[in-house]
Amino acid sequence: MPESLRPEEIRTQLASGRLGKTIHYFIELDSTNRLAYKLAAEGAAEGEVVVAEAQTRGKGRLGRSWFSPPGLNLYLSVILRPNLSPADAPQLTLVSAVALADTVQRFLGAPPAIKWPNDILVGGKKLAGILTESSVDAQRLHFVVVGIGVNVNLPASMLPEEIRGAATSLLILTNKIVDRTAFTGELIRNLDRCYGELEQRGFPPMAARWESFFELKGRKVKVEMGDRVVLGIARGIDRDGALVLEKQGGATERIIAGDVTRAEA
Ligand code: BT5
Repeated sequence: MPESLRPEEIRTQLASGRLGKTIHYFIELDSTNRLAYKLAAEGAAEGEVVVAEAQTRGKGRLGRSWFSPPGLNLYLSVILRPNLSPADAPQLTLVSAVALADTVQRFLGAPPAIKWPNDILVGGKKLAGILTESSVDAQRLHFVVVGIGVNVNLPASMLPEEIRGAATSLLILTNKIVDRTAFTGELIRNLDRCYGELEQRGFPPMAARWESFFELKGRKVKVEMGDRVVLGIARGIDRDGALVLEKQGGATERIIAGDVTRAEA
């Protein structure tokens, strides 16, 4: 029997923090991000969390979908109301990736890699993804929903054909069932801590932490952006989350969107 998430227990563990005092828990939702966005638009407080045991229409980025079978994984969205300008909103995705990587490291005993901008990989396979959605106008960031999907106790036999070669789970990696309640509590605590650090110390220390999980830093990479392909050395990220690429001859290009892979033979 798969163990079940125990939201009451998570809430108790988080009583002293800013995130997770309210946890909206569902057996099934279309998407935790969709509901969290709606709740935030209706005035939900910072730190409210939406968790579901299954999603029927889990969202990835750019209209892609997130495989979300019941009872095995984690599908979670957090509402943030940061005091940041709209241009700085992507920092929250990077900060969330650091919190998620810290959590995975704790349960795995080894650091995962971050694939720019927001995939968490182990052994080159995707363990988790982040989808950040913001409500902004020209001057103000109203709220941000950080959505996190983690393959926790998903057995290899249940991976759909399309992602079988590219995805993994904590169960596949460790051969052990992970207590999702403990994982979720740890993740929310790490998000709380990293979010607080961003507020207090600004972005550079968080960017450095992000880069410590970024295996392609300093390496020759290939960036594919539709039909355009650029080669260069990945130098790191800048304050709006763009990947900084040093091209031959020394010119730099900031990559806003694209698929980045290692180019070395
Ligand atoms: C992401 O998109 O990686 C962001 C995923 C965010 C999911 C969470 S779950 C809680 C919250 N509520 C939501 O509705 N969404 C968020 P992207 O980088 O676009 O990656 C999507 C691609 O990853 C798909 O096209 C598949 O190739 C692959 N994929 C889909 N489901 C997967 C899974 N469970 N594990 C690994 N890879 C998967």
